[in-house]
Amino acid sequence: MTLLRSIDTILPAVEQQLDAVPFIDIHTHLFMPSLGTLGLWGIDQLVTYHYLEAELFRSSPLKPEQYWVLSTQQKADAIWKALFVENTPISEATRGVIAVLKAFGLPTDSPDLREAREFFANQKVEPHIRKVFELAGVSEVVMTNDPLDPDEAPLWQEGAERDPQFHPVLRLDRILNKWSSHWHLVPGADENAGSIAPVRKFLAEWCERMRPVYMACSLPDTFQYPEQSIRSRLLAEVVIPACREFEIPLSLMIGVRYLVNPALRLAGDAVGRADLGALERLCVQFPENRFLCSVLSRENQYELCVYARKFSNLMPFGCWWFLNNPSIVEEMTKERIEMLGTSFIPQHSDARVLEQVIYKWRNTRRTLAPILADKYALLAADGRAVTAEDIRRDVTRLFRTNFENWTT
Ligand code: FIX
Ligand code: ZN
Repeated sequence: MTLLRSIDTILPAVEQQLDAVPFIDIHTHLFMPSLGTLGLWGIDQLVTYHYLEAELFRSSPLKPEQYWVLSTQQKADAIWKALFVENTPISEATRGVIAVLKAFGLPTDSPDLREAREFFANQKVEPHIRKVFELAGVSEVVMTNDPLDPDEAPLWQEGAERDPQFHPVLRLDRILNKWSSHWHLVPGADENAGSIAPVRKFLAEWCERMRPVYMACSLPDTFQYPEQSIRSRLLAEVVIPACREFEIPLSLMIGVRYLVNPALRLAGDAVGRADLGALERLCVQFPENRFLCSVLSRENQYELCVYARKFSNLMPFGCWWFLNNPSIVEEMTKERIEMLGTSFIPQHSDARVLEQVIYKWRNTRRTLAPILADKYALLAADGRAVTAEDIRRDVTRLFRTNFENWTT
């Protein structure tokens, strides 16, 4: 075993191990092939990603109401023109599209999307999925599955074929955040959730049907626990007990200010600093439950790290959404390594379009390599050299076994 002491030998070793270890992408909005057109892929979906829609309205006279009446292709053409032709695609999200085009050997400076459209139109979805996962260096992705989604739920009830590279998750936003407009979809439930048995039965049936690797919910920046609310009661009396019964974690994604600009639709959400005391009280009250947690506000990251040092049933994960930018990923990851060693999950892609995993994971590997290498170089300077095997074990833990152990 070669002992690595200097950054010159450590950095290439880290880059090599990051490339060699296939990652598990623990949170995406991708769908297994049997869920059909729910799964988005191809150039028009890549270019009309809500991150780019938000950027479009800053660089084009087009108003949202004019944009929403366009076809998907017309929307993509408008975005390509405004962000990739009339301006330099220098933002994180625009650069992502460029990286995907390059990955498939397609031109990155065309005046239009004709050639890219032709290329993607010739792809067969199943082999394309495998190719994309290979290019991204991921072995499996975790989906976001909504049992109350009118398009998705029937597909599961009809017995959608499973895929070993796609793990399901029971996403509960409609139940926990929008009970008043969705309770009638839970058989036997009532408007005030007075009787919780029907909700428990509903969750148990979906766990049997879907065998999710975890349950999940995004929560507003105003999230409080406990509080006098249906959400708080359903969490304590239905969701968290069900997670214990089915021995799966609950993932809490905290800090969204929903639709601060409704005109932008999916691109209309923002961020707010949350009171993580709610998370503290959940970890204290339910020590038998495992929690995954990602917080959206930059200001909440330090607190989350400290809470993870206090509660071994809490697993911080990902640099979520607006945080998924190299400058912030760097800051968060350094802080997490300094306070948690390798006992956290550094990233997830949150991909909504299949090919996004290619650039999101390439960016993550590119950002993390020097951070990890610096930490190993510091360790060597402090008196202990590392080996490629050490690095391999740590990368495997960060991007595979922390999640596997947390969900089994
Ligand atoms: O709640 C979530 O899972 C968020 O990731 C999404 O709602 C969000 O729209 C998104 O795509 C973030 O990257
Ligand atoms: Zn998401």
